[in-house]
Amino acid sequence: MDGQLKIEGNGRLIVVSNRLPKGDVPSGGLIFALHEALTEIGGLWVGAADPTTTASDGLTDIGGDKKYDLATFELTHKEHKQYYLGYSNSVLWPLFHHRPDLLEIHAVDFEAYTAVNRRVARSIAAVIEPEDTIWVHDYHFLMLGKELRDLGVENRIGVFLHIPFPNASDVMALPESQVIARWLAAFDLVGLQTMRDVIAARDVLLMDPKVHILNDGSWVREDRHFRVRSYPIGIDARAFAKTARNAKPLELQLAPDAPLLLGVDRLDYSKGLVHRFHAFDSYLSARDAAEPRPTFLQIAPCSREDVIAYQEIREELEQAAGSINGAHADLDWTPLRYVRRHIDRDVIAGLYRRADVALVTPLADGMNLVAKEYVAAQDPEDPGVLILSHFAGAAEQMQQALLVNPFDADGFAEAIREAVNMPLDERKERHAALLEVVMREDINWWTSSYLASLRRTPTPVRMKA
Ligand code: ADQ
Repeated sequence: MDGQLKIEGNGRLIVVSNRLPKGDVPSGGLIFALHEALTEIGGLWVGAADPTTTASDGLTDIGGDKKYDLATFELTHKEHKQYYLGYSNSVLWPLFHHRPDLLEIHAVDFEAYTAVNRRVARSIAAVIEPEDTIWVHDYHFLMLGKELRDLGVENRIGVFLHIPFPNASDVMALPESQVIARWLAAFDLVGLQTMRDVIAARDVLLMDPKVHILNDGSWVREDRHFRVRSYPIGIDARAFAKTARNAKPLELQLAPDAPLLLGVDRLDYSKGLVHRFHAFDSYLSARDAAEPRPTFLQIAPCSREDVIAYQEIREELEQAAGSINGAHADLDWTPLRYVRRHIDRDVIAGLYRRADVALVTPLADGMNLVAKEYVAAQDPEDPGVLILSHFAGAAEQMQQALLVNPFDADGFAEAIREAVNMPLDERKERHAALLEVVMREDINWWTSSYLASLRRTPTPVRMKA
């Protein structure tokens, strides 16, 4: 990052995220970017330990790179169930993905969420120095800023939310709706993925009569001054393009002229997989039998299998896949291949490069990095076509994709037809425009923009009485 993050007089960077990097060389865009920022600035990365029977205050040093330390906070099995699977993933995740119908509200889960945020706050407060900057990640720690302030911590504290921000009417489904503004106001900088999220956050903040917006767009709640801005996350585009270029050729057993459509997702109801399958079904039903027979390869390993909504989506998807193949397959053709097995990143990169069309069509998504990875992986002389849901945060930057509404199966099917038949000139033109954004606003751009804003915040940030 060429020293862009060093600011005279600023102390260490303290990153808090649910997960910590695994292995010696961190992989994955976000993990690698945070590793780079910490290597440049120096500091500490805190994440959850594997659950145990008892949990006490304090951080456990688990080693790390010479430039920064890695440490874990403790979590009991019960807290894993109530704080992580419960409040984080069965309340905040569905709510923030516009699915209040899936909320599983239990007071004990919120109590565990509060207890864990409070314990992490005490553990961090015990080790920080006055000039340190704290960067909190995601919905697992929405209360952490408030808990740190309650302990008297006046350091710069920022949060970045990787998922969408909910709208005000959905937030009312949460028993804690009245305190969200207070949680957010405790941070100096609330980073969101898109402008759409910033607008949603404004409506939620204004639900609190103590919150006011100033002429410069910043916010005040009682004596705290804070900012809410969008910082669309990027990928390590150059490295990803190289991985895709160098990927081994894949043996997919497709007819030479058969178009390959690809979907790569974690199995999650927010990713719109069932809607995507129905659109493919609609495309197959309308397609001219003389055209080459397409194959749609969907890779979707299971996640959060302990949560009921995830078991249900898996069953629904398996039924849809079976019925689509039942209706359209032939002796020598399986139109839909659904792979639940984990596939390595290098292989995924090769698949992106080989695929003629990518289907990135979530019903709600903070950003969606698959859209950016697909663009980075293409051969610019013969690129594939990105079909992107306008509900993905990535759509704000990636207007040259074929944008679709995943709820409209016929319109979506028409976009598949258009993508499969798109002339080379148009593919190159759209791809060049998309690649330009993906390369320019990459992961280093994201880290530097966010941290530069946060680290320029004067400390302590208090409104004059
Ligand atoms: P996720 O919901 O995990 O992340 P996303 O951004 O789509 O979603 O993917 C993250 C990474 O996982 C990508 O690098 C992708 O290649 C990889 N991945 C996804 N499915 C895979 C599969 N089947 N096999 C192997 N690798 C796979 C959250 C938010 C997103 C936001 C990111 C980053 O939900 O909206 O973009 O954080 O802020």
